[in-house]
Amino acid sequence: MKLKCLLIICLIACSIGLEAQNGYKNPVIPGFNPDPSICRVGDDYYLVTSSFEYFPGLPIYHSKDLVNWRQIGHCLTRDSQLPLQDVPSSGGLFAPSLRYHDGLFYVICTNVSAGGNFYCTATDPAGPWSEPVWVDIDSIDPDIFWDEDGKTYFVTQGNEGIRVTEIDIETGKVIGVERLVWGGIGGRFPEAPHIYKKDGYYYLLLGEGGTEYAHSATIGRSKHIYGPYESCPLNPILTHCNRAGQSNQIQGVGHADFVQAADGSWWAVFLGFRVTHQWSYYHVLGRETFLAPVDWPAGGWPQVNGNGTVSLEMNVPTLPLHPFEKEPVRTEFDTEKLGLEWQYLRNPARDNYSLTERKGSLRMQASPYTLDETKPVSFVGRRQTQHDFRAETQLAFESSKEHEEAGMTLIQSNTHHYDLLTKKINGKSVVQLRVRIGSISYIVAEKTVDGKALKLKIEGTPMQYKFYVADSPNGKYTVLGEMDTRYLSTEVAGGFTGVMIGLYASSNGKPSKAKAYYDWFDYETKE
Ligand code: 6LW
Repeated sequence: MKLKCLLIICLIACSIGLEAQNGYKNPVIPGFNPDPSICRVGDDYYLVTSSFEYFPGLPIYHSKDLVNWRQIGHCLTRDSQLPLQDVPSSGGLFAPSLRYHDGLFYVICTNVSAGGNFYCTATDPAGPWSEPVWVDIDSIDPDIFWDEDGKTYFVTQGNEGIRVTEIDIETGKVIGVERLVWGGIGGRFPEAPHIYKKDGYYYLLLGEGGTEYAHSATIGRSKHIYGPYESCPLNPILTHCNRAGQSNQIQGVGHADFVQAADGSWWAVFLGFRVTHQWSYYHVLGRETFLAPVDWPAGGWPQVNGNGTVSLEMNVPTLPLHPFEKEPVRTEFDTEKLGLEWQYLRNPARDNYSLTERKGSLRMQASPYTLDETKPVSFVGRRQTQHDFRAETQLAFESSKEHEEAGMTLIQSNTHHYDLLTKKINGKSVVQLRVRIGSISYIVAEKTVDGKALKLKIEGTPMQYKFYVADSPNGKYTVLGEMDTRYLSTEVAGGFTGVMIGLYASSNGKPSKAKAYYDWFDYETKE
């Protein structure tokens, strides 16, 4: 009898564990992860975000609950799929869409610097993905919509509004006339279209207002795919560009995609950015991925989180939560391949990197290219995902020439980066803090160091980056300098990306045999 009671209690406890829970934190995918697009297969959710000039391209994330996400791969992992030669900062891959149809996953995207619109397919969203099927339509933000009658439509952004074109899904060939179907509610840059069919209507979801502070999501519906589309009376259904959103630390919300969960509930993923503090008009983390519940009654309009605004702490019921194990703070560089969080700038010169030459170290051969150029500089970096963080590395730089340098960088673009580097001056090793802010470039601080291996550290807070150096692996840190975060913000630097924390090695235009050995790298955030 006792055993039976215990069993029943256990069963109740387990079922409570699997029930919907209350509350989650936004953003659900922090750091530079804009233009999210989502699809569901059974109880699994998959999401893709934009990656611009970084390689590999288009990170793919997986979740069981829409709140906890883990990266499982990239869509574009081969040079043949993703040419990024000479691609400027914030060029390359713009807003992708992720869809599942008839047993196949589709990523639909634009390489704005080479090739235009394309789609790739895979049976496993972790990859491998097919070579791109190119679609000869000149626009951005593409999506594919499969109608019930078997027709397939390519839906894209055009300056005047959203365009819909029938295509042959086997070949990517355009088989119909391109038609302008809806321009939204008059905001600038109607873009990011997604079509959903529900209750006999085609719903067309848009981003409007531009991707800055006036960003929003709007929706229209029609009985016919080519329109006319009737605007939702609640439009914009998502924006912080109003009184309800004016004091929110999250700004620029828009560019959304909807998904219906297995339990029938609807959800929106969308981009937004966190300003460095309330009332500030600077953001450095790029545009991040947010989540909100959507109330979408049969035959009615979708309402995003009540009034179309969201918060950092979301006090709403969620699906049963399935958190993933926390990623380790330290990268030991003792694996065969770099983890999925590491990114190159453009197609990497692969010989410049080795994880086997010195076991447990990342060896980086100095490249003649500098961080100022739009070239495949020797660089690996990962996203700054929170304002408060610590990044630290141990480095041995085998170099003899004054034009050779290696170290850590906080990089937003080739024209905006802060570098903490080591190099030789008059035969002595020094560590410098050098900044590049547009046309201004200067050395903020310099310190002579001895010892073969040194440690570099950067600490971030919302308003400030602090740079440290230690002479030896066990040495004490001294502060080299501090810099405002705002000069790496999107408001100052422009572009679509966020700050990346990188390791690099450059010989400043000259041939070189210099090699940097990075022993480990720590990345720790305070949330
Ligand atoms: C993307 C557009 C946008 O193509 O920004 O916020 C552009 N929306 O939809 C680049 O991410």
